[in-house]
Amino acid sequence: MKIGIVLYPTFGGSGVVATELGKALAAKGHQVHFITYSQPVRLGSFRENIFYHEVSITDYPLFDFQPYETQLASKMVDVVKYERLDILHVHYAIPHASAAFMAQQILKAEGIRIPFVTTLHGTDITLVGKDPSFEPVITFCINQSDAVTAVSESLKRDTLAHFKVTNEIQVIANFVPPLPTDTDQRQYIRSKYAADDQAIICHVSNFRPVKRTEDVIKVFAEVRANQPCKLILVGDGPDRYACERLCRELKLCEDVIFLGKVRDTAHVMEIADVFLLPSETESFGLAALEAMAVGVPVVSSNTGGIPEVNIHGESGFLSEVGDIQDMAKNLIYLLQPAILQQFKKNALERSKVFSLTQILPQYEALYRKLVETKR
Ligand code: GMT
Repeated sequence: MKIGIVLYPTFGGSGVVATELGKALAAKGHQVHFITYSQPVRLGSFRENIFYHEVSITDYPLFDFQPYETQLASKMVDVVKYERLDILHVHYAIPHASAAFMAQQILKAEGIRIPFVTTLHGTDITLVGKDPSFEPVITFCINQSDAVTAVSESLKRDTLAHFKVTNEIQVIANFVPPLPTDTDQRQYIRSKYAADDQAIICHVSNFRPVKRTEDVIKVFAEVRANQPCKLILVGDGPDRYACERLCRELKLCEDVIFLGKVRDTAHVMEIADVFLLPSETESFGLAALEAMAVGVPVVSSNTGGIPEVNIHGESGFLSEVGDIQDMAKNLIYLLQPAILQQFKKNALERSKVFSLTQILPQYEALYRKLVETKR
C-alpha cells in the first residue's frame, strides 16, 4: 500500500509512534510518505520506501499566525494526487484530522477518494481538545474520519466521555520496535554517569506541567537520603528551570544530570535501574514502555492508560498522583538487588505484549479494510 503519515515531527510520543510505525511499514514493503513541517526526529537516515514531504510555511506580513492547517491540507492533496496514495493516517487530532477532512473533500471534488485514519494520542483529547475553542472541530473530525483509533482503553473512555462521538473507536496500543542491546557498551556508558554502588533513576519527558517533573526531583531527594543514587533527566520544556532550581535548593546538583533533548532515549534508559513517571495524566505512557523494553522497571502514577502498561507489583509500581512518599518507598523497595533483578526481567517480559509484531498487523488490517471498501 502507499500510505501517507501526518504527524508532529518533534520529540512528543505521538510523533515517535507515527515515525516508528512508518519505518516498520516501509520495512515490510509498503511505501510510506511522511508529511509534516520538519524532519521527524526519529526518522534517521536514508531508507528504502520512505519519503518525506515538508510543509513549507509562508511568512506573509498580514498573518499574525501562519495558516499551517491550510498549507498542510494543500500538501496532503498534492501528495495523495501525485504519489497516488491509498490511505492517509493522521496522528494527533489537532489540526491533522481537520486538515485531512479538508484534503479529502478537495480530492472528492476532483473524483479521487482517499480514506483517512485518525489516531488519538492523549493531550489532543484530555487537555487541548476539550477546550471549547477546539471542541466542535474535534468532534466533527472524529466523526468524519474513516476510522478512529485510540492508544489505550483509558483514552477511548475519555474521548467517549468528553465528545459526542458517533464513530467507532478502535484501541490499538502503542508499541516499541526491537532495540539492539550491547551489554559491554551499556556497562561502559553507565560507568561514566554513576559509580558501581550508585543506582540510576531515569525520567524522560517534555517537562510540561502534566508530567509533574518537580515530583521527580522530590521523589529522588527521598531516595537519595536513603542510599547512593543518581538521577538522569532527559528532555526539555517549560518546567525544566523550576526543576533545576529545586535541585539547587535541595542541594542535589551533584547527583542530578540534566541531559536535555536526546534522540535515542533508549540508550539512556538502558543504563538506568528504574524509570520514574509521576504524571498527572498520561493516555499511555510511551516512555514507560520504552524503559520496560530495555529491561527497566517503572515507578509511576496510577493514572490514565499507565496501568494498562505498567503492572503494579510485576513490571514496577503504581502510586496515586502526587504521592511522593509512596513513590519513594516503592523505589527504595525496588532497588534491593534481588528484587531489582526480578523486576527487570518482568518489565522486559511485560513490554513484549506491546511489541511491533503484535501491533503492526492491527494497523495493516485496518488500512486494508478501508482501502478495499474504497474500490
Ligand atoms: O506526553 C506528551 O505530552 C506528548 C504527547 C504527544 O502526543 O506527543 O503524548 C501523548 O501521546 C503519547 C503517544 O501515544 C502517549 O504515550 C502519552 O501518554 C500521551 N501524553 C499524555 O497523554 C499526556
